[in-house]
Amino acid sequence: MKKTGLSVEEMNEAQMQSALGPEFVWGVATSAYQIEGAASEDGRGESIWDVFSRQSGKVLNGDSGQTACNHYHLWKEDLDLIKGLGVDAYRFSFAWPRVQPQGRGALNPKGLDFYERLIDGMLERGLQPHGTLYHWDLPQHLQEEGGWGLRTTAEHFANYAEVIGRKFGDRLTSLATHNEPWCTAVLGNLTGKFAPGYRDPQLAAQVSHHLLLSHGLAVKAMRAAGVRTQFGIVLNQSSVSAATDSAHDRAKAQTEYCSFVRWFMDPIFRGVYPQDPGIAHYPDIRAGDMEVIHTPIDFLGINYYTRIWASASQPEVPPPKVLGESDMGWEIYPDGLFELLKDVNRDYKLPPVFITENGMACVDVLRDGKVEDQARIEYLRMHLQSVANARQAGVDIRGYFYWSLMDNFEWESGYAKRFGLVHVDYSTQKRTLKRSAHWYREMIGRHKGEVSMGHKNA
Ligand code: IFM
Repeated sequence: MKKTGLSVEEMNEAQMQSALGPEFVWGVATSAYQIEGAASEDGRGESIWDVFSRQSGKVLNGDSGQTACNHYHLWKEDLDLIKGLGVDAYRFSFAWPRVQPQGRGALNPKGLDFYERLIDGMLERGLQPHGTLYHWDLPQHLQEEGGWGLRTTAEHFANYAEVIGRKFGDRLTSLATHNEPWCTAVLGNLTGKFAPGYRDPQLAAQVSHHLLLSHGLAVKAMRAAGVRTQFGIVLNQSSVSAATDSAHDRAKAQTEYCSFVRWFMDPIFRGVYPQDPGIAHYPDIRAGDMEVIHTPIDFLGINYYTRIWASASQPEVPPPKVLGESDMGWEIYPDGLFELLKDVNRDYKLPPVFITENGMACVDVLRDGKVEDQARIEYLRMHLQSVANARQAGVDIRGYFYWSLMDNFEWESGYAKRFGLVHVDYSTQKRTLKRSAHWYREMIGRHKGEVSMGHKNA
């Protein structure tokens, strides 16, 4: 064979790159509560996560987002870091309580100024800003009134969306209403693992409806106000595998798919909730709600980490975990991303899709100024291959955002789980690029034709 100068690995990558196409958008993602810190500064109101984190036993080691990665103060350095990765885009979220401390009424000028600086800082560096309005940090004041269990919270959310849309819409490449509403509804109100920590199945169903309603109301309000950006929503999704071919396992798999994927997709893209004998709780719906939720959107964000394994037997049949698991204990199953994308593309009339999150928590060790996170590189490589395969199968996927730019506050796991391409030493706030960050940068460089094979700075 003629020597091309490329290794087999690089040739495989070249095929993948070509399937992704020249316009493919590369990015990294974060969220406000997980990185900003400065929780009591410059007029920010309290969020449900501030309160939840203070409750004993809710977050590992009693951690909270009080300081997090101190991004509120280090945002310039962080934007330089992002730029240095060679990505096109940065996905971040607005903290509602920083913008509107009580969730309604008075705005906080200093909070708005922060996002002004941040967005302009992205634009100055040639980074596309992709915003999210809600990544789980509900103003505590609204929670005390009833939170997402109340319909009025959806109306307050639409007002807040309009504020952000009017002020920043023209500078944002895209604006998602919610990040992973399933987590807010189920982890926050059914299992109690997340703030506000309730365990009430009927409330969880109602919360999911109000989240969806607030999504539709917000998009409508922003469009009516003439806000010009790409509107969408970000859903966490998984492929679902039945543990065996038994009728019980297949029925369980169907219920899981209905409550995880279709519960949000059907209302948004078909205007109805899915019916399944395994789903016991449906929300109270008012006339016109489903039409609002069914408002057309410009893009769909999909977050994928692992598959759902459905076993109805006791004890359950465990998933095979052929490729191992992440430090979260989540099975590494890249084929699931391909399967999921093919399925949703077959079942719905989708707008352009972005993979808005995908990533791996590893036990990262900083040694001699380096983190050798080969497992994360493999995870990334395999999942990007699935994205490329899905594109070849006809799914209109426009971009990929790695979760996360840097290690950060991983909710109930506190700072114990590290998802970042960039290592954060929380005692000094020093950022160190992991091996995966170098790999990502070089792979993106090759995609853009700016071939750089060596490991600069590594
Ligand atoms: O850290 C979270 C993020 O906030 C939402 N999606 C999943 C990530 C990893 O658990």
